[in-house]
Amino acid sequence: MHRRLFAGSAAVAAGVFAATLAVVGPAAAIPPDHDGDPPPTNVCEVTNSGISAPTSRVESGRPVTIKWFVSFGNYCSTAKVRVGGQLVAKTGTMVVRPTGNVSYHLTVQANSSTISLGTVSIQTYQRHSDLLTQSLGDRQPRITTVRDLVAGTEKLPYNSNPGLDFLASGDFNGDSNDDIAWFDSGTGQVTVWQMSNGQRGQIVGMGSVTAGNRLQATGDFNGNKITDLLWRTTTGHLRVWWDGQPVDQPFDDTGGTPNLDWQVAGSGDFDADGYDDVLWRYVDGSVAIHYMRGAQRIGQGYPGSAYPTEWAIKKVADFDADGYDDILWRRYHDGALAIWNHGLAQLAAYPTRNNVPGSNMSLAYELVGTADFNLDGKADILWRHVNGRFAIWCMDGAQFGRENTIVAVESTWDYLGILHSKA
Ligand SMILES: [Ca+2]
Ligand SMILES: [Ca+2]
Ligand SMILES: [Ca+2]
Ligand SMILES: [Ca+2]
Repeated sequence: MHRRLFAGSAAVAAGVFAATLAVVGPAAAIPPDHDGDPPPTNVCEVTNSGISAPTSRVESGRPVTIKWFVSFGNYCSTAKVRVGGQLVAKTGTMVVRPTGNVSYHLTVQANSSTISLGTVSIQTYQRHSDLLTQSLGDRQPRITTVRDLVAGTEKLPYNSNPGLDFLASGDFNGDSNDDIAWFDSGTGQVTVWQMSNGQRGQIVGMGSVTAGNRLQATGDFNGNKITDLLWRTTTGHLRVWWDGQPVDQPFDDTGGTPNLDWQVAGSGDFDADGYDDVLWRYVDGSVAIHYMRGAQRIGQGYPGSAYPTEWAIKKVADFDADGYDDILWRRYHDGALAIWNHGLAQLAAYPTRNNVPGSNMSLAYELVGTADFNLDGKADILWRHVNGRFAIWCMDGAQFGRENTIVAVESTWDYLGILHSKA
């Protein structure tokens, strides 16, 4: 019997956020991201005189808005438009979030005739993931792009010391470019650099952190593809800033007293419903998952345990691209890895270097991140050697694929994180 995270009753409110699916993304033109990945085209208009942007191109999972306006005069005042099998009014809007290439054929149905308007094709792509570092000397941040598992160009988003501590990276304004959040330990203020084409764009003050609150994780808990910040108060309660905005909403508080022996170990979508969930670990090594929808816990599970003095939870990522996030563990004394598929101990696998049993990455390498560096949809592992060198393990689920040493970033540069790390 596991100890509960919260004493007292745990009423589960299901489905409260079920009706928030139709979130429209940015309709304005979007600039290229920090490494020159092209901007998406995510709005297309269909009229009986033609289609604007018949081929849209967006990052996988991002919204595309299809608008149509069809006029044939009095001849067919009762006409309907058929979009991808659905019969709808002559004027309308549809927002889709494709995760693969898809097309929608539009026709007009009037009286007994059917007239083709054309086909809207949507191509999806994935962002390249790049490294964010900061000089230990003058504190300048730097972006190192990674292409084909090799380090490419380096960009200085701002030619100066930000004078702030790195807090997190993520997309805080929904333009699908990852931004950088900084923390002022003196004032508690969070400031976001909105990034565009590798440069610092707008600087946005996000608000002030209540004294003592600590950032636990970033994630997308309300499923709108904009990064949320998850905090914990000194008394153990969780708070969330939606999309980086300091609403400070109580998060999964069920009225009991939080147990400080449970600690947040990460976040990820362990049930593939599009909403990130919260991963917990107890002092005895037990693991718990709170399945979230918005701020509401819609379920919970105790997927297993691992000796806390032997195994550390390192990252949460989707290694086999099945839509369910997986837990990546590393054993302290020999560097062995374990992956819990779907976050479940009974689905554990044990990847080894070159798939040679018992072969581990040297303990001189720290496991610092996960991202899909080779764009196969599957998360890969980023390592950093004590001398500053980075290496990547391309993973095929729990199988080792290949290892690349990508760049000898000087050890005088501090690793901050990955831009566009979500696989
Ligand atoms: Ca969000
Ligand atoms: Ca989920
Ligand atoms: Ca998975
Ligand atoms: Ca990959």
